[in-house]
Amino acid sequence: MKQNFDDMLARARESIESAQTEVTLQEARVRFLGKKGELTAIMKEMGRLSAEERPVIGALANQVKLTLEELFANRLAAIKEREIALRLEKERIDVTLPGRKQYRGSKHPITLVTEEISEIFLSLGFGIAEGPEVEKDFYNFEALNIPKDHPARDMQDTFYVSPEVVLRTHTSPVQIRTMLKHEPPVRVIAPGTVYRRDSDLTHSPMFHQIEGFLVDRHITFGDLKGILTAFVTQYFGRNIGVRFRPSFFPFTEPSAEVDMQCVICGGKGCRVCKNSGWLEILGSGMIDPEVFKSVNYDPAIYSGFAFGMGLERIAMLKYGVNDLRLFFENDMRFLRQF
Ligand code: 2NM
Repeated sequence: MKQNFDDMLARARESIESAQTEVTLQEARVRFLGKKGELTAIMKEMGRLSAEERPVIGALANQVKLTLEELFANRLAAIKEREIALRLEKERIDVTLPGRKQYRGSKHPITLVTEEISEIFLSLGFGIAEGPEVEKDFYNFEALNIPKDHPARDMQDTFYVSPEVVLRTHTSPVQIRTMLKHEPPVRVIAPGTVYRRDSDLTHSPMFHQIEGFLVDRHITFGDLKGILTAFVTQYFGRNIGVRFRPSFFPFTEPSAEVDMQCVICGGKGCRVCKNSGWLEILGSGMIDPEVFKSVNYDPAIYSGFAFGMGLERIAMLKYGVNDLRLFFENDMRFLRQF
């Protein structure tokens, strides 16, 4: 039997040493030390031994078992150690690599311009009003003295949702809603998104406006000039020239366009101001009595002025952006600069 033990031990050693993984090692363990393994099989033969031989062989069997267990434990430790070493090698991390740059979010230039302009009008005592972008014909056109046959009604300019419902073409309907809700004195600006059927290099079908108005007793064109001059100089700089040029809008009479000295060339003349030295930045005028009639304000008691500006154009001038489309593409390389 001693020969049996020695043979088995030799085979077991070989299996253990050749096992490369925990799984094959475990298989070897079952084969030699398992309930139905080789050691058990040899022990079963012990019944046939004499009384003198039995304790000697029993002790030998125990010795063999301990030896096997030690061999398995050592081999298991070696396999695990090698696996860890392999993993460390494979998953090596270079902690000296520089980190990836994280960009902090920033505001869209149109948002910046909206906030900056709103801030100035807030400081002049104006409130801020908002209204729906899908608007009734009455608020967008009729109440603003834009009759059914006016060119601005043309399908080319307006997105119609139904014959009586449009995407607002300006934020003026917000002013109408405000006047219908509040008696004078009232002064409010309305920033927001507006829609026109126009799409080329300098026109987007969706763009942004701020319009504003002020109504009280005894408001004159002088008040309009004072407020709008204060706004332009606060926003573009104390020494910038401002001029008022006669114009026409259906909802104001008289009407004026507001120009400022070209911020690009300082008034000398350049491509941006088409060599005039001036840039048009605001439309304005004294609110037409016809508009007051639609909101039940008495034009014999009240007068007021209103104005409007396109924010994309102002953002282009303020930040030196030369392509309108950049505002709508959401290219991070552009937006990160603000
Ligand atoms: C402009 C130019 C001139 C305007 C008029 C009104 C209202 F509702 F009070 F009549 N809101 N906005 C107005 C006047 C808008 O934008 C170029």
